[in-house]
Amino acid sequence: MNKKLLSAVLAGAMVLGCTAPVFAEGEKIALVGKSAGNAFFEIAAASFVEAAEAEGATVDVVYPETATADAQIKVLDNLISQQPDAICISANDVNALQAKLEEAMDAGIKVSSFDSAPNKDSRQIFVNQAGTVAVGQALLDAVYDIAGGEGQWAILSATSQAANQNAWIDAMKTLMEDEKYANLELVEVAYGDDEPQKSTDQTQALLDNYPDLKVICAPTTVGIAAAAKLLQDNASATKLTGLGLPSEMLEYTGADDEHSCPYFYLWDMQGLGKLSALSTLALIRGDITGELGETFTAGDMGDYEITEADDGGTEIVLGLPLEFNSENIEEMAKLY
Ligand code: RAM
Repeated sequence: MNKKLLSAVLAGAMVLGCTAPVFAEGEKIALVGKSAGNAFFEIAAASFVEAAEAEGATVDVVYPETATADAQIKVLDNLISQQPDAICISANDVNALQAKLEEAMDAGIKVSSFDSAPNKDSRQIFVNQAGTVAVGQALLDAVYDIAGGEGQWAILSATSQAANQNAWIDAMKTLMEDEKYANLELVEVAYGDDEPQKSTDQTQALLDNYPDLKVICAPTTVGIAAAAKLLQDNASATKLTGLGLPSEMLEYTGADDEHSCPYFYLWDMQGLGKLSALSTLALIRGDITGELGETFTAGDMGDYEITEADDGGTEIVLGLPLEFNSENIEEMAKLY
C-alpha cells in the first residue's frame, strides 16, 4: 500500500471511530519441517530464512515433536491462531493434514509446501526438489548398477506415512515393471522413521533377514547416514545408495571395498530453501495462485513455471536430482 493510500485508510478509520488497523512490517511466514534434529530441514530452513528476510519478510521455523501428522496438526493449530500470512510445510502424511490445512486456508492463510507434499486439496503450491519420477528413476538405476543388474535389494525408508518417500517408492515400483529390472528382487520396505537409532536397527534387521542382500536404497538423509555407518563399520558386502547429505556421507562414499556407498543422490539444498521462500512470497503477494501454467520470477534464480504434479495437483520443480560420488563429495560436503 502506498503512503497516500495508507494515510487515507487511517484517516477514514479514525473518522469512523475504529481502532487504527495494525500493519505488519513485512510478510510473516511459518516454516514447518517434518521433525526436529534433522540436518536436512535445518539446511533448507537457513536458506529459506535468508531469502525471505532479504525480501523484508520474517520467518518462524517450527518443528513438530515427532515425525507424525498428529504432531504437525498440533503445530498447525497453534500457528492458525497466530495468523501468519503463509504456512510452508513439509508434510508427514499425504492426507491426514487436509482438514487442518483447509482450516488455515479458510482463515486467509496461504498454504505452500516443500519437500513432501500434502494432497492437492491441502495446498496452494508445492515446491518439489526434483521430479518424483526423476528421483525414482535415478534411485532404481543406481540399485540396478550397484547390484550388477540382479539380486535382492531392500528399501530403508523414513516413516510409513511420509508423503515424499512413499511417492518415490511408488515411482520406483512402477518403473520396476520394465523388463530391464526383472532380475532385481525387492525383498522389503523397512521404516527407520527418520530416527538414527531406529534406522540403524532396521538396517541390522535387513542384514540378518536377508544374508544375500546386495543393495539397500535409503531415500532419506537420516536413514542413509545410519545405514552407511553400520555397513561400513561391519565391512558388509551389502552396498548402499539413496538420498543423502554430502556432509553426512563424506566418510562413507567411494566405489571401493572401504566404503559402504558407491554413490547417492540429492538436490540443490540451498536452492530448495530459497525457491520455497520466494514462491511462498509470490503466493502471498498475489503474483501466483498455484494454477497450472502460471509463471513467476524467483529473483536471481530465474523464471519458473507451475506444472502438473503426479498427484493431479500442481508443483514447481527446482531441478534434477544430483549425483554425489568420490569425485565431487568433498566439494559438495562443504555446501550441505
Ligand atoms: C529426510 C526427510 C526429507 C527427505 C530427505 C531426502 O531428511 O525425510 O523429507 O526429503 O530425507
